[in-house]
Amino acid sequence: MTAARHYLALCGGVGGAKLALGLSHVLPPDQLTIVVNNGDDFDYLGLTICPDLDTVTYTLAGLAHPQQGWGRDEESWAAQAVQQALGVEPWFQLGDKDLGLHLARRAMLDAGQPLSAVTASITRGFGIAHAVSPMTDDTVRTLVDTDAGLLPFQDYFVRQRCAPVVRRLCYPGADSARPAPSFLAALNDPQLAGVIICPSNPYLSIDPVLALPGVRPALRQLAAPVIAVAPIVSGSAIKGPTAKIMRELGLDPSALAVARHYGDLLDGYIIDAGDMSAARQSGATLPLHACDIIMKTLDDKIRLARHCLDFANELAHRPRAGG
Ligand code: FO1
Repeated sequence: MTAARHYLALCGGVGGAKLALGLSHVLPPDQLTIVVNNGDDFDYLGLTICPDLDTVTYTLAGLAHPQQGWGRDEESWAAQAVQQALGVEPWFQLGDKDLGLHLARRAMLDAGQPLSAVTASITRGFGIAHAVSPMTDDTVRTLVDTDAGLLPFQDYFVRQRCAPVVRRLCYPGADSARPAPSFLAALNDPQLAGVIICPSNPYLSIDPVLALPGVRPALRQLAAPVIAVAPIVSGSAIKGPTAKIMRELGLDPSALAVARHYGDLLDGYIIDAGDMSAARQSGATLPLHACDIIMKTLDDKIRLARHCLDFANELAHRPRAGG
């Protein structure tokens, strides 16, 4: 009986949550750790909002709003209606059930629990058996430097609907933040068999995770393969502003440009079958695996998860480039 292998998934919002769901259907809880960006977090009306953690939580619990990508399905808006009746126009919408989660998180944080412990209680409370953790228990806040000034993430993303032109992204707090306990445990697990960078926005959702001290060196030194799934299919981001941000950063909004962005962290890259010929012509030396990476149904998510594990397994048995 081979020892149980462990996989680490790094993800952000909607796209990453879909693959995390697929992986949770293929791997038992003791073989998967899902680490989530919490650079999007912010304090709003006295609540600590953790959008990517909540998107992953609702997605794994089967409670996510099917089209919106954030918040819950079958939500009600009574609390918001009272706010509006009293003349307060909430720019960041919190449904009644979602509000309940935020109030519970507020109470647990105020009781002194670190965010990773709070997240474990919340995911367990929603019946999720897999380990979901923020990337850090410390405070990291993504800022977006734009032609409209240096904006907190949610101001850029929600209030201004990603309209400002992005010049630079920064992650204040990252350089002194420590990876969360289960993130470190997974990186140091001798049974670690692969790291999967999920198809979230590389700049908004994955870079804050990679910016934590020690994470990039740890990934480079891993015996286990590190693979990423392209968040872009032939030039247009599947969801969200990825392609727009890439253009504004002077990057070609292509799957290969994202691979170049991750650089020497990757041992392999999964791209849409439609992008394979362009990838071959570009002379990319990175091992590529082409399949349908669009995830609409649960079967799509499970299928892509299986492709990730098969590709990681194939790479693990291939001599690594550069020894
Ligand atoms: N995104 C929006 O575009 N408008 C909203 O009103 C909004 C509310 C919201 C509430 C809770 C939550 O967890 C996420 C929410 N989001 C909303 C998404 C949020 O902006 C995330 O940061 C994005 O999903 C990107 O990660």
